[in-house]
Amino acid sequence: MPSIIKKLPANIHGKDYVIGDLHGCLDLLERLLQKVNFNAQHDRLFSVGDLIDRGPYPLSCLQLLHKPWFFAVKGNHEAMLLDCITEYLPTNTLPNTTDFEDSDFIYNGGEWIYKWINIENQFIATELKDALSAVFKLPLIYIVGTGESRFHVIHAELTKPNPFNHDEMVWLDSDIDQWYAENSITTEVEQRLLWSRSLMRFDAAGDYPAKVQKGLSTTFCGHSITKTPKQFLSHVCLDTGAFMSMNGNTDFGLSLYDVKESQCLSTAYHQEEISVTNLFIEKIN
Ligand SMILES: [Mn+2]
Repeated sequence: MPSIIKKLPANIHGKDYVIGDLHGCLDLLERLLQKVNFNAQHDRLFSVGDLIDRGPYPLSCLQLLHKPWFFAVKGNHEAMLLDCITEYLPTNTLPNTTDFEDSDFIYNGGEWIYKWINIENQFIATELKDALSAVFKLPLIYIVGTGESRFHVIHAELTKPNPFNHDEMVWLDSDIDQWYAENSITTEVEQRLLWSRSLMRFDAAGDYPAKVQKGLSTTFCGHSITKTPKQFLSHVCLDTGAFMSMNGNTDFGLSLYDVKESQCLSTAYHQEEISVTNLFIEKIN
């Protein structure tokens, strides 16, 4: 049983970065890492999940999971992939063709996988097999550091069901610590960690919750595409729609957050330059 929540100490030797939903856009990531002179010996790169589907290099993005400096949580796209090949993992048997073609995974951009498997022949390429074993082990939450330097990485949101008001809308560090101790969360929390948009949809509603929630450390997330990163109740959403810039819409792009410098770097397809903006994250103690 893989860990649902993983914990890492603060990085005292190098810098920590967080990347938004990659969705196969490895070339954009490489551009950003080059810009920050990413040091594979000392720096760490955290991913909010959704490595696959939509963009040009889905398998290469999954293969980042083999790098010692790369730490990703499971996104809803990885969850859909696992759902459709669950049978494969314990038995080495791929699902039947019809089930596979009708799966949520294939409907949501998973066609790339046909390059690496052949269901009729029960063939699965070694590269994909190796990547899948890493996907299977992905946690839902990373807790990094302690005290003031603590932050979390998740895919979607730490929201509660039926919140009474903004203040009661999110889970707190104390809840996460308890889940960690028990290595257990409810199915409802898991679904919200992977799929929830109840917090990020305030963009449209206008009734904005505060940026920071007392008792919840900064929680980097993705999942809901936004042109610039959004901050609600300690959540910082970094999904700026990397793959959406493939058709030339440079309002969207891939965003990388430099935790130490409080800076966000973004780049897009059809756009050579990299924008650097200050993104200061408030904290309440
Ligand atoms: Mn996504």
